[in-house]
Amino acid sequence: MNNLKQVVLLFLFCVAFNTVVLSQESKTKHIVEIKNMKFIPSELTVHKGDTVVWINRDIFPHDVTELKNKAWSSSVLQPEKSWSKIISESEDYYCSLHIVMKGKVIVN
Ligand SMILES: [Cu+2]
Repeated sequence: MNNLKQVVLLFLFCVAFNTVVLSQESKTKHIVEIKNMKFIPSELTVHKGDTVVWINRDIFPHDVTELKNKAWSSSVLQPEKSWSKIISESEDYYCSLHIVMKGKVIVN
């Protein structure tokens, strides 16, 4: 009887563990490069919960700031610095240092 309990518990543990591991594995990391005054790619489609990493490949600073309300911002990113954000909804963003630089993350 005790043995059966242990087997059942072990089984439940494995199911729970797999669920956690698999749901973590399904999250993807996406890279957006900032290069020649552009976000590349400027439009990126992700799944809810994915991480987007912005990397500044220019020789001068940029930032990544939410477009409509400035709800969030990377603050100034010096060359070769990166910043990441977990994306839960579609976002329009821009560089507040160079307002012509715009990008979009779309949650599919
Ligand atoms: Cu900029």
